[in-house]
Amino acid sequence: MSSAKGTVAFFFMMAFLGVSLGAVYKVGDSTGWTTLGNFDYGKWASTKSFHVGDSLLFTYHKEIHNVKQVTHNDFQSCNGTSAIATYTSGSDSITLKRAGHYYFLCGVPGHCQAGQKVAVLVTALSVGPSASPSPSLFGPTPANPPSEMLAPGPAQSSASSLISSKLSLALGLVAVYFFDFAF
Ligand SMILES: *[C@@H]1O[C@H](CO)[C@@H](O)[C@H](O)[C@H]1NC(C)=O
Ligand SMILES: [Cu+2]
Repeated sequence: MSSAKGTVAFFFMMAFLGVSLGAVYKVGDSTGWTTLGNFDYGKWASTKSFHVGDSLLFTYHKEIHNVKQVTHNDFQSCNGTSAIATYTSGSDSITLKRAGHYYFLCGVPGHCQAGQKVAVLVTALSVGPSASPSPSLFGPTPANPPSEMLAPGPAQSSASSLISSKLSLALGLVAVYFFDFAF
């Protein structure tokens, strides 16, 4: 009885996994989100290609900095007073849920002017055969053992990516669990 059910549950789980296997980009890499060292966030962003489902991780001292998502105009003028969203945890993970431009700056006076601002262009995931969103899951090796699914994707091997993969695996398993209950 459980074959069809198991198949559907499996796809539920894959859907959960697929959603959060996007790459995690730590803004500023090891420098983080700061005014120190005149880090060039524009250059940093220009070396990446951001896709829907990826996320930005801002890490900073929360007593000293913050993250504000703003409009293009406010980005240009370093005006954080009418931010679209404000983050203050010191370790903010922001999922890029739609394609388009995103603009972030630090709202502490003077920091944006000093260069603590970053714009990213997010593109939709291509569905072409050469640009599968997660080759390790949907690539030409469908017979992967389940343990393969816990391995970090090739594009991203940071701890946070691994954690989010594990978290979504857990969510997927919860979904399977409830699915089992419901039927
Ligand atoms: C910043 O934006 C707010 C709201 O749009 C506006 O009222 C304010 O005058 C702006 N401040 C500066 C310095 O441009
Ligand atoms: Cu700052």
